[in-house]
Amino acid sequence: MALSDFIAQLDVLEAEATRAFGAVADAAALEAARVEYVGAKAGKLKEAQQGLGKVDKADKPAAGKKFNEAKTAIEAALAAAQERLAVGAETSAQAAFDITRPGRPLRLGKLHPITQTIERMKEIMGRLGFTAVEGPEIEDNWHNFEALNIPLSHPARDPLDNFYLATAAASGELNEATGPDGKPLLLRSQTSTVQIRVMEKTPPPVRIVSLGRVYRPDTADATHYPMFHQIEGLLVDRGVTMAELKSTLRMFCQAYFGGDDDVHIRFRTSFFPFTEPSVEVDMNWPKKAGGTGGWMEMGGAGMVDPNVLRAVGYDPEQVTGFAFGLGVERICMRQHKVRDIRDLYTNDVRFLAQF
Ligand code: FA5
Repeated sequence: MALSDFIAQLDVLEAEATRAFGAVADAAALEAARVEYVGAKAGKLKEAQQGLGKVDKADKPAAGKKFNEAKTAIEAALAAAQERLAVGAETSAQAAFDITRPGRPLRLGKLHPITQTIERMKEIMGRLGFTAVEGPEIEDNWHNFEALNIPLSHPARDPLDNFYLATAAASGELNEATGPDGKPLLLRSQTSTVQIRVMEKTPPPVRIVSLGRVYRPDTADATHYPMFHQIEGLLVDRGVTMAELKSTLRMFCQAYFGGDDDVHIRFRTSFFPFTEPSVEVDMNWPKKAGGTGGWMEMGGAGMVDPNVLRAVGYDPEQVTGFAFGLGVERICMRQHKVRDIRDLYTNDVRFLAQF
């Protein structure tokens, strides 16, 4: 017999048996269906098993596997029917409940690994004297771009790199959603927006950390996801220097990865419109210290650009500041040796229960 015929035959049998077990309404019908499908002597499953002997030798492993799958599915349908009818019978007969039976244990829930990471980051930054603040995920043009010194012509504003929002008219027509200034609204693409919101409201000194979701139309791959989290730090005061930026980031990483002196930070020159000078921040957590080894890019940082300080009404002659923005998922992945960011967002309890 051809393998495809054997498989087709089992698919039909499985569908038929599952339907039959699902439909039985009493014990007698259940017994009749049991004999018909899984009876030891002349059940249809037994009959199908004989077909296994007629399949070509080379196809035997695949055929055997298919047979086992169908058998398991049919037996599960039988078990479900047995349980359904037994429960019904007990209820209708008002059978006594055995109060001596041990209770069913409740499954203890856990925080998602990203939430755990965020809580831990907030706690460490709190110990470094940074207050946690939040900002909105729907942002206006001023906070996401203009105040951050990102000019109109900058590619960061490109519709292909941002989730701009639309409103639906009663006719179903989509129109660009705009803020009070008449300019487009979007899902924030970075947590640097929160820097502006805080500085606008608070006179210096400021020392804040903000953790939250950001959105970019990036194609999902092992290290990118269209929604991810960033941790943003901002310190503005008199005489703040780049040395403080580096030591703050180093202390943060050492505390996060276990207070180990072996955790190192490296700056590479870079460009962000809202910082000058700007750097990319890499971290190395060596294998000999229990880490994963190698340099990993964590995010960007730099000294707050005087134009940004001016935009929020600060005097760049009086105060200076540093800011950094790191990818939360990348740090969480490095800590737990997770290789694919998508695993964090598939909501598979078997995966999430490990953390
Ligand atoms: C920024 O977003 C700047 N706002 C950082 C900054 C803040 C610079 C303050 C200066 C001062 P960047 O686009 O490089 O920078 O993103 C920062 C980090 O977010 C990246 O290094 C990476 O760790 C993470 N990241 C970026 N895109 C994704 C993505 N699609 N999925 C997951 N993580 C991402």
